[in-house]
Amino acid sequence: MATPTADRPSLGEHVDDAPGRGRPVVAAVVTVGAAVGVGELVAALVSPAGSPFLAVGQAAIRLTPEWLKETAIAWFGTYDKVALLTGMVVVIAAITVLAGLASRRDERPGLVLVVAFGLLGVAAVVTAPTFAPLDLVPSGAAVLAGVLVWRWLRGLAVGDPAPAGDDPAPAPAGAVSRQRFLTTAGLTAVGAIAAGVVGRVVNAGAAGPTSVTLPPAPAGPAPVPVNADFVADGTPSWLTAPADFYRIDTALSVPRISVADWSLRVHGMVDREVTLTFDQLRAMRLVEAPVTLTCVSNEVGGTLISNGQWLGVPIRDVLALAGVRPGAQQIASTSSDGWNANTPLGPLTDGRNAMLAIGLDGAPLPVEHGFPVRMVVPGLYGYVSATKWITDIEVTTFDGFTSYWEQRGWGKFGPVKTSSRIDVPRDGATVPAGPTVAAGVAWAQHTGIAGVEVSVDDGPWQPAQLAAEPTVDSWRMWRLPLTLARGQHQLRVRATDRSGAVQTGVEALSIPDGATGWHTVAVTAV
Ligand SMILES: Nc1nc2c(c(=O)[nH]1)N[C@H]1C(S)=C(S)[C@@H](COP(=O)(O)O)O[C@H]1N2
Ligand SMILES: [Mo]
Repeated sequence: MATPTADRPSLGEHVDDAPGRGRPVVAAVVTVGAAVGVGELVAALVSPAGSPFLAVGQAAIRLTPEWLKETAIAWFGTYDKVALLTGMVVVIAAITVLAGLASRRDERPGLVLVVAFGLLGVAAVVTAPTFAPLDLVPSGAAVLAGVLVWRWLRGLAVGDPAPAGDDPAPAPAGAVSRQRFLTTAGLTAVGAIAAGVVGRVVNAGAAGPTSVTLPPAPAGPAPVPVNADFVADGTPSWLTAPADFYRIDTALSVPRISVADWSLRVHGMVDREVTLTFDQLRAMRLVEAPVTLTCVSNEVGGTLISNGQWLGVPIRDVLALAGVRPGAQQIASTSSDGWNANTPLGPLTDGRNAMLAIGLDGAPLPVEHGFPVRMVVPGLYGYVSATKWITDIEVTTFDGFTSYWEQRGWGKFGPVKTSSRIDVPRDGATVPAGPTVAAGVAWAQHTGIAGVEVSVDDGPWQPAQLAAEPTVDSWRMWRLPLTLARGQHQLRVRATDRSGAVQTGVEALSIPDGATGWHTVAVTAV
């Protein structure tokens, strides 16, 4: 970014106030800011999916190769979206500064920049899976605003362009004093930021959980499970507070769906196509049940796992309305922003609590977690089962559909792998020598955890004490009192599930179907 100190007269100019290199740079930066701000504002008013800035980020997410995405998640975790947007701002600002530097004698570099950014936005918008013609309006408005602001501000910055022979355009105003230029540019920048902020706020206010009431849970409010955690020893609480629930999705801007506009279409290999409104779905038989969600990208010892109390309609009831035809093998579920997943019919129809959820922990779904309706299936990783903002279900065969993540190298089937984690002591912690307590969680959704064992310094596996197990669909907490002698130690955990399978110690990366290995922490007892 140019500062006023860079705004010094260049050779050959002898007026103190004469424009230098700094002003066109300031004009370019403010111009691009105004274009982005206007794009955001118009998007909020006519077409949220048309925001050119966010569409470019969204296209970057779609096109990011798998290794880069994994690196980004490894570096930034759930701040990956913030990192992407920050990176975009830095790159756009750098290119803009260059264009500004090239625009002292010629307005065209700035014009080319605005139009090029606009075309990039158009390309990103048009290639989005949910493209509709209206989505082009914000990019158009952004380019128009950019061109107008550029001609005006650059005119104020450097004065008339050298008259070009046959150019009939009226000459812009002459250069103004440095102070007046900076004031005008500053006010324009404030206006651009205000447009962007208003756009975001309008978009966020469009729809949300406060707009719906949930029917009461069929069995009344779920009882708070007793003895299901060892919070006093440092495990997470059995139910995760919705605000702490991990969030993973490809949506740069959270889809805001109004309940009145929402519907779910069920089609494909069915006897009759069905379309349900939110009211129709809400009026069906409801179940409320706890289910622990896990992300396939969760690394050994990772935190991409949370437990919620979900209220929803069994998916098999909705499938029965449509009548699944013989030969069907899976469903393809699609969200309002075009993301999709494939889920085998088996887990959806075998009686487990696979649902179209409308509530989490006694309240409507938070927007980030899929408002107004999402899928939840116990025992499957989120990428093959937990479609948020769901609007479409197609019944199909395994060969008939390849999902978003499957196309990017992840497994077609994503059963959750039996796993466990040490929460206390933390890796690298220092603990007082003598008696101490290790504690953590283990999970094998829909199979259940039968045992957890801890090995200290590669010694024998010692059975941990287990918390109550309100359901096999959720994680299970464990604790183990230990005595540690002064010095360095290594703790390692493994779980055994109710099928008798012991968690493998073989280390594997999360791609293609979930990380394996024993979570190991190093501690120092003093
Ligand atoms: N629409 C949509 N649904 C989605 C995703 C997504 O990117 N888009 N990500 C899935 C993945 S990979 C996971 S792990 C879960 C996470 O759900 P949560 O954010 O509510 O924890 O949502 C799933 N549902
Ligand atoms: Mo995930």
